[in-house]
Amino acid sequence: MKTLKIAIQKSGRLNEKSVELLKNCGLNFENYKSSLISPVSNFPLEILFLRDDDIPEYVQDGIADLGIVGENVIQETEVEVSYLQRLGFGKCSLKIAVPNNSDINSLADLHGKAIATTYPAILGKFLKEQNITSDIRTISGSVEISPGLGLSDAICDLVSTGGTLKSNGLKPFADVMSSEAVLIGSKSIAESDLVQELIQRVQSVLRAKETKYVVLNVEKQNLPAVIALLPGVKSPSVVPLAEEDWVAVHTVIPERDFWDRISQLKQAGAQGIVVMPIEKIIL
Ligand code: PRT
Ligand code: ZN
Repeated sequence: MKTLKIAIQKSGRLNEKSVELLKNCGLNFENYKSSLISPVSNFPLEILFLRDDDIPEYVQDGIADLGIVGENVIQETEVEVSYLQRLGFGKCSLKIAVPNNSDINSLADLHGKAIATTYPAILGKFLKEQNITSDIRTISGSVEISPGLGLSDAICDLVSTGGTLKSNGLKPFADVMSSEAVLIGSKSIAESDLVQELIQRVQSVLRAKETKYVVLNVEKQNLPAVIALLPGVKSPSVVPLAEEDWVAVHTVIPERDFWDRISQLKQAGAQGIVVMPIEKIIL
């Protein structure tokens, strides 16, 4: 059987979460900081540890079959790869930002202005769509200091918390793209059974992350009200308790509206609510 290769970031913001995801998929491998390649002992897969900028091209050229990398890097390198799965981590936005005291107030004001960025391809496409001609200055790092040094009127850079912009006297001005880590594959690889198996494992881990397992007690007379608050669940398990008028309900709740749902359940009569993380959900 062919051994697949997956490229992940060697060190940096996506490394830890990529390793964690693969480990949660049940893949057994060593994660030595010094190694460039690590075999998986219980799946026909090798892990290549690379700089994130190289990952899209390695996948496009078939040197790696799969890769985990930020969408921003994929779009900047303009490669032909298949998006197999969005992974929900490494979230950030590529934004144009200007100094707090700038007189740039609208996108049209960027016309003829200098914008420093490490993302010239994405920015160029964005400005073209907006019919704006700016002077794109490609620099390799520390973009946020360039207006202060008089090198540009604006910047286009990734933002997550916004702290870097703030501490450099800049304010976000326009959203160019939002990004997260994605699992990509070379064009022909998606149909392979091994890749499908891996995608299913990844999806079961992601699904589990989005949901919590909840057990609660409720008096039988309040059961319909509690069940009405649990849409989306095919049929919660209802288990009798030693105390005759009471039952226990076992169910799953989406993480995103978790606290709202819990307080509604309490109001409907739920008591003794126990919440547990879920490892995997296999459909
Ligand atoms: O060494 P290698 O080339 O592999 O790594 P790298 O240094 O190029 O990338 P790295 O590790 O910094 O980021 C990897 C990926 O993480 C990026 O390609 C994005 O997809 C994603 N990501 C998520 C981010 C951020 N959030 C982020 N905040 N990448 C960079 N930043 C930087 C940003 O450039 C700016 O300097 O963080 C600063 C802003 O952060 P806040 O929180 O102050 O807004
Ligand atoms: Zn990089």
